[in-house]
Amino acid sequence: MTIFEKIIRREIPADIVWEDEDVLAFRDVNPQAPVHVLIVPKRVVPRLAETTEADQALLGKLLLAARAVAEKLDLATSGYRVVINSGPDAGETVPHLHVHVLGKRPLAWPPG
Ligand code: DGP
Repeated sequence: MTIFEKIIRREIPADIVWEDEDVLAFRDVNPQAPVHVLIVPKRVVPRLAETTEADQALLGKLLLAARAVAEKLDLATSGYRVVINSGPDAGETVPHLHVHVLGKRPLAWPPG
C-alpha cells in the first residue's frame, strides 16, 4: 500500500484541503511553493501512463478538483501550475496518481 492510500484511509495524518467522493486533496509534505497541494483519486490508479478510456471521468474530476483547490486557496487570479509526474524520467516517487497544484510564487519555465 502506498503512503497516499494510507492518507486516504486516514491511517496517517495529512493537511486535507478539499475532498469529494472520488478525490482527496492535501498539502505536500515537501512543498516546492508557498501553496503545494496534491490531488489524488481515492481508488488506486498507479500513474497517468496506466490510465485508460475508462478513467476519462476520473481524470476530468482531478482537473476540476485542481481548479476548485486553486479557487479555495486564492490562486485563481495570481495563477498556478498543475503538474503530473508519470514515470522515472518525470521524477515520480509515489506510485499513486497525483496532481500537483503549485502557486503563490512565480514559477520558472521550462522545468528542470
Ligand atoms: P512525485 O514526485 O510527483 O511522485 O510527488 C510525490 C510527492 O508526494 C512529493 O512532492 C512529496 C509528497 N509526499 C511524499 N510522502 C508524503 C506524505 O507522507 N505526506 C504528504 N502530505 N506528502 C507526501
